Amino acid sequence: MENLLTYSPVQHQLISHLLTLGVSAMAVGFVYFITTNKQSSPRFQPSSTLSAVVMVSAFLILGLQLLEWLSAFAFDGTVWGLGVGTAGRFTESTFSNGYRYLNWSIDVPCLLAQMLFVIDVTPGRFRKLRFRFITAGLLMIYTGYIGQYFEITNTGWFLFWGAVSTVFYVYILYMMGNLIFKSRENLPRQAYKTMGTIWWLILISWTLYPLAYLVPWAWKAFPAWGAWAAVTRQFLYTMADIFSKVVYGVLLSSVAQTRSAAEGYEPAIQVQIDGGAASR
Ligand code: RET
Repeated sequence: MENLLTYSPVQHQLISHLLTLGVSAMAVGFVYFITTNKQSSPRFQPSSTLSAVVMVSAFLILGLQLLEWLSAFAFDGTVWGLGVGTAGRFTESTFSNGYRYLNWSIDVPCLLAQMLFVIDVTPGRFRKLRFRFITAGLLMIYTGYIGQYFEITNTGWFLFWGAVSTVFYVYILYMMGNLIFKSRENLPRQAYKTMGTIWWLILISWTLYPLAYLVPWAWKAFPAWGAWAAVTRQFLYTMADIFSKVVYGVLLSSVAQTRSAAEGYEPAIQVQIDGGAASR
């Protein structure tokens, strides 16, 4: 869709800025997860590590999206467009949101698996849930990935693959809801509450992705929306990215830290012991 539109300077810049915000948020998140990892006891630490992995992969993909956005369109003095204006002028590439789906195939399994490190599950259940989360997550993404190729050319297939993807999405939400609400009973009060917040955060922020998927469809129904459709879509993606990756990771870290403290883990003491051992 993006390649068919022309953008006013403001619309073009808003999208650059949104992508930059996303890139910066991932960089900030990375520093946070690396520096606070040791504040939770070792059994919770894989959660922060996975957040750091998500930050690196999202940082790279969003950085590429930004560079691609900047090189795909040319300015003719009035609008930005693909090879716009003067005859014979070509831009260096086109713009595609498809890269995001490939990034999700790394991030979604990580985000889902992360939860399993912070909540108590038996080893058997851990393996079973991990398998189901990863399989359903990948199927959700790849069916959506196929669908997005039809966003302009064939609304029927576009909606069909979107619907198939939604079946997997609903299954993931069901498993996640079950996991959170059944396993949080024994958590300390503060962590119990945070798990509730995490549920709403997932429900809302993840649902922004299918809404972004539907933007081209809505744009075809209301062409007067014009390039604001593309701005809206990047806005939805950026909000979804910041909340589903960074804020989610921070909340899980907070649960991990509360639980660690409740179990008597003290990061400062660990540092002293390590320091002592290292100096001998
Ligand atoms: C698609 C296709 C249309 C239907 C649905 C989708 C769901 C996407 C989701 C993506 C979540 C991504 C996350 C990424 C974080 O890094 C594939 C857009 C339901 C839920 C959490």
